[in-house]
Amino acid sequence: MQQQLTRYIWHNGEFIAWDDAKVHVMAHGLNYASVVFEGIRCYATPRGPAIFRLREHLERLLRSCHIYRMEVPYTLEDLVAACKELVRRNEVSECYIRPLVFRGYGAFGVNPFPCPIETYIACWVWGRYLGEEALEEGVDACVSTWARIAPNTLPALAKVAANYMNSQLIKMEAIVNGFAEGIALDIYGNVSEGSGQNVFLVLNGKVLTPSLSSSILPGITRDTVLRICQMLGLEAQETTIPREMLYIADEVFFAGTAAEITPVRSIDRIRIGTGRRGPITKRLQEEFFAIATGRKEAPGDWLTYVEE
Ligand code: PPE
Repeated sequence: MQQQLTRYIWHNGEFIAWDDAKVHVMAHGLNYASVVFEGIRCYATPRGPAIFRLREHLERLLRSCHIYRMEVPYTLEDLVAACKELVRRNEVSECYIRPLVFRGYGAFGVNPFPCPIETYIACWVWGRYLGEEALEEGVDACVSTWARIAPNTLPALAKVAANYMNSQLIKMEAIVNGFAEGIALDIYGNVSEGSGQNVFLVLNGKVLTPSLSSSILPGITRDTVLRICQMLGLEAQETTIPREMLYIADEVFFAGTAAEITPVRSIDRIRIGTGRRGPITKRLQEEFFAIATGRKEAPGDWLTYVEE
């Protein structure tokens, strides 16, 4: 995957060099996964770099922290300004932004309260998440033998590092078996999400995606897709989706910040639809990229221009 580092990282209100962004090995977050994070894309537009749905991502960051009783000493607007300044200073026209909030170094043991809260924001240039051809050709996926995290164990609505151990099991199993990505079911056997993306399917002209009660991350790309469906007059529904509906769907696609909108051409070696990117997936991709790159007007404050 194409990637390119940048010069500066934002740390607790200051800009530091990329190589200086280090933590102690005994930091609480490293020992006990007390790390909340976000992933945000900034796209090149005719008016310069624009960060896509920045406020929604930072709101989710602060909400993830709230669930875990982490007091972030910055407001939403502080973090908005920090992200904009970070992109400006790093002089990139497009990038992926990774805010991180974690319990730092200070005390030993599970009790997180004595450890200081550390806030970092990094960015780098990141290419296509599931491969260069994925957006057009689609990817081969499998249903994972690992279920997504169960309710009342780890909260799925929070984007925290701990949840990504489950994601890693899903992803590694998929890769070693020759698939690009795995789709996890929830503990009841209904479709949940990919290791790092939400899942959509198209059946009889209707766009369907698992509801928030299927242990999914409330994806901002997922919300964007649902909003675009509304704008295009496509019928869309959040619902419970049995596993086998994936196989009989006319189209399946992944939606996430890193993965953007990636078609799925097969699942468990069963061809999906025609085995190629479907027409509705293509239409949604076109609309999504036109909006994200400022070629088509975005609703409300979806684009935060870095140079304003
Ligand atoms: N589910 C999971 C488990 C997930 O990690 C993501 C994002 C989504 C759904 C989609 O959410 P959103 O980005 O708000 O549309 N995964 C991020 C991290 C990927 C990584 O490898 O790291 C991302 O896409 O940025």
